[in-house]
Amino acid sequence: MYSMPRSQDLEKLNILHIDMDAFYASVEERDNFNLKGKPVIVGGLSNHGIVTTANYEARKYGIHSAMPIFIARIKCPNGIYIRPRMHRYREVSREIFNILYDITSLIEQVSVDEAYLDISQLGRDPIEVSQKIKEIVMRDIGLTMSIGISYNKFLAKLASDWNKPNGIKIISQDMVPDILLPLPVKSVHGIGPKSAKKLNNIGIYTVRDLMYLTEEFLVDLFGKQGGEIYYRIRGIDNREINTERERKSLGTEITFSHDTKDKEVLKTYIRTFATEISESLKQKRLHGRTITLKIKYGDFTVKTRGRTLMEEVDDEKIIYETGVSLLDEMDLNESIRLIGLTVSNLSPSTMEQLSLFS
Ligand code: TTP
Ligand code: MG
Repeated sequence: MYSMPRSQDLEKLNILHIDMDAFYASVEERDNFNLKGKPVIVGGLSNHGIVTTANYEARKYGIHSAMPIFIARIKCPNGIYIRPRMHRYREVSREIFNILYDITSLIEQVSVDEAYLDISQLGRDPIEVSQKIKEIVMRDIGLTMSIGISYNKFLAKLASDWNKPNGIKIISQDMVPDILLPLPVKSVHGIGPKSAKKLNNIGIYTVRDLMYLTEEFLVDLFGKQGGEIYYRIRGIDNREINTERERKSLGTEITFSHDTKDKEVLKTYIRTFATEISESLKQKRLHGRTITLKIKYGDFTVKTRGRTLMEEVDDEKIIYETGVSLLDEMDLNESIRLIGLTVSNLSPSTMEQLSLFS
């Protein structure tokens, strides 16, 4: 059932996935000794606020990220409720990454508290490296993390989640079937809640069920992502560590097979792009302020128009509407060969924007 990946060295458990434990709440505990051992909930404190994160003490009361704060208060009236201090979390995050960069420069920063490391150049035992990282971060910063070790990104991430908090977990090739087969489909990177529902509807609940589906079937169901899922559940993931530190923009464009002047067609593309970009921003927990529309005419001249908004956004409707109003400013008398939409000026989302109704 498991074919062997070709471009991965299965003997070498060289990929680490690092994820800080209850990151924002742990920073608050670290900065205020009085909070030690108490349930700490970080989130928007208004009526519409939601929980950004809760420490493990508070999780015992059933509190988790994205829960409305008023429900958290019912479940845990004695909790300590704190507004997020994004500036401080970013500062601590930088300190953590400075430590990681002392170990290797092959780092992909996924978010403020999460990274992949490729430690192949160190030539050391991955457990030893992991223990060292945990030790230094505890000594210099006073925070715990969980580390997953494997031969690819998908399995390393799965491993870091395995015994949180403060854990180290290895997934080697021989463990793959036992670990993966019983998992619910939503545990597979790339299968979000919507896709999980689609699978459940056709009677597929676990990775074991998923194994019966052919690559073609998965591609029909989920597009290109379906192909990746097919390989991932077989323990194969050839994604490289992407060391490009921070994304400067997110965007997408398309070249038409036939040039067009039809505004409705162009608007349809802007809508699709806005949806894609918005989903991607949300997934990466980013907001952007500048929206840029690019058009290439039949004679290959390129025109771009951008607008910087008053607020940072991740909302598809705002991105779409801004895109359309930029299109209104463009000359549509010439036929168009390519259209693209980009959101730039990116920054991490803040709590205010994470309210229940956003
Ligand atoms: P996570 O790593 O998902 O969560 P965590 O670090 O709080 O807890 P865990 O021990 O399970 O890793 O997210 C990192 C930080 O990102 C988290 O502290 C707060 C923030 N965050 C959001 O802003 N919105 C969210 O929906 C989630 C899940 C986290
Ligand atoms: Mg975390």
